Amino acid sequence: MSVPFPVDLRSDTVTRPSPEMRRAMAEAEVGDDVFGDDPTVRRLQDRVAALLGKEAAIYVPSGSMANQTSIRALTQPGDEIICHADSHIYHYEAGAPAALSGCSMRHVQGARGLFDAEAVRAAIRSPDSHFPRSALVVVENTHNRGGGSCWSLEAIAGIRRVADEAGLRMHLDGARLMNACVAKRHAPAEYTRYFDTVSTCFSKGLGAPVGSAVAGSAEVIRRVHRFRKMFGGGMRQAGIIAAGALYALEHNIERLAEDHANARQLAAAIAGMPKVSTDPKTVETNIVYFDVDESYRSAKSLCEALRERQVWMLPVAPQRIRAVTHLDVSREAIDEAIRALESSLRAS
Ligand code: TLP
Repeated sequence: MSVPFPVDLRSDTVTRPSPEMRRAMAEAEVGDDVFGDDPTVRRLQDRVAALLGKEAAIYVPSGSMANQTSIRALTQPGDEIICHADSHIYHYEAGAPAALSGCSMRHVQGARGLFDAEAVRAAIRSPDSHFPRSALVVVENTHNRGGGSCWSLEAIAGIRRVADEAGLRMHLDGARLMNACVAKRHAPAEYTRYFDTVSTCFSKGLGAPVGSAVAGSAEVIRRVHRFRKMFGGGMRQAGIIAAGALYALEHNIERLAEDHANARQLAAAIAGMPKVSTDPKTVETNIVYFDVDESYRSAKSLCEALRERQVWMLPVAPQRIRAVTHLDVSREAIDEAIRALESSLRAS
C-alpha cells in the first residue's frame, strides 16, 4: 500500500474528513442553533449526554471553548483553580482562565500529568480573607504534555472525595477521553461520573473537522450555554459540522486502538535508535514524546531533516519532539516515519 505524503504526526488535530464523513455532513439537516433549531446539533448533544452519562450536553466550536465555558460556569472571579503544572488549560489556552473567568491557578505536580488526592488536599486554601477561594479541580485525561497518559479511576475517586470535603467542583478536560476509554477499557461514564463538567473533542483522534462538547447537569449546561454565547461561540447552521462529529462517534472510537498500537511501534523503534531516547513503557495511547541528545544539535533541526523526508513532527522544547498518531496515519506510514528518522540521524 502506498503512503500518502506527508506523514503528518504533529497532532491528531490534522485529520481530514473521509468521503463518507463528508457525505454525512453534506446531507445533514440544519436549522439555526442559536434558536435551538438545528436537529443535527440536538441529536449530537443528546448522543454525547447519553455517551458520557450526563443529563445534558452542548456543542461548542473548540476544546478550548469547552474548557473555558466550563471553568466560567463553575467559578467566580477571584477563585483559584487547582490543576497540574503541565495542564493544557495553563499552557495552551492563551491565559484564558485569568482573562475570561478572573481565576488564578494553583499547580500540583506529579509524573506524566497525574496527581493524587493528597496533592489536592495540600493545595486547597483554608478559608481566610487573605486567600483566593479554592473552587475547582481540573483533571486532563488523557494528559497531553504527560505523553497521552491515562488516569486510574481510583485516583480520580480519591480526588473527588477530597474535593467534596472542601466543597470544590471538578472539571474533566477530556479532549482525548475516548483514547483513555479505549486504552483502559472503561466505559466513558466510569470516568465522567466524578465530574461536574466534562469537555470532549471530536476534532482530535475521532477525526471530525470541527467541534467539542461539554456535558454535565441540565443546570450547569444552561450556564455553559450562556457563556458560549458570551464568548462568541453561538453558531447558526452548525448541523453541517455536527454531522461530522456524529459520524465520528459512530465509526471512529474503537479504531483508536490502532493509533495506540502505531504509537507503541514508533516508540519502540525510537528507543533503539542512537541520539534519541524515549521510554516506550510510558506510551499508553497515541502520543509519543522523545528527547534528542545534545550531540544531535536540536529538536528543531531534527524536525527540519524529517520534513525534507516528508515526515512532520513537532519540536516542543529545545531537545524534545512530539509525534501523535491518528486515523490518517497507517502502519505503513509509521514504517516510513521510522525510516525517515533513521536516515536523518545517520546523516547528522
Ligand atoms: N491540543 C493541541 C494544542 O493546543 C497543543 C494539540 O495539538 O494537542 N485540551 C487538550 C488536552 C488538548 O490537547 C487540546 C488541543 C485542547 C484541550 C484544546 O482544543 P482546541 O485546539 O480545539 O481548542
